[in-house]
Amino acid sequence: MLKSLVVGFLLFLSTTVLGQDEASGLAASNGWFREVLPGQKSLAIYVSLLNSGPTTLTIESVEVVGVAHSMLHMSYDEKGVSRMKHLDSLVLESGQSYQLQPGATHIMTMGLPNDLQQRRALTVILRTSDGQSLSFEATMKAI
Ligand SMILES: [Cu+2]
Repeated sequence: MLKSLVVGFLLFLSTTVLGQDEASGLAASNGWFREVLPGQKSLAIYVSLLNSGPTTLTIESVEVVGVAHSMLHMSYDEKGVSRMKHLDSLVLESGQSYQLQPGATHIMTMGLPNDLQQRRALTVILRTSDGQSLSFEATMKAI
């Protein structure tokens, strides 16, 4: 009895969260990261984002499940040297798509989950300034 109540409540929670995602219009596809090398302590995650909703969305925080700290980064070129800087937020206008890709904007992890080599995938959660969230799966790609 109690067990079915708990399951019912969890189902209710998950449909509520999905509903919010649909309402926001934010979608993520093709999340990936490069094959991790032994001893590697961080990695960059790439993904295609689309704001199909009617309002401008501002992605304010990034969480990678199982990782202590993660952030939005932008790669740029300074006199032929590739550098990275922290981005506080990412703004997507209504109807705008945005590619996080090598040499440009990416999600940077500080640390890696211990079981990454077995799972070969990471769960990423993006949160917008209006309190909505979107989670997506990024998978390891051998390059
Ligand atoms: Cu970076």
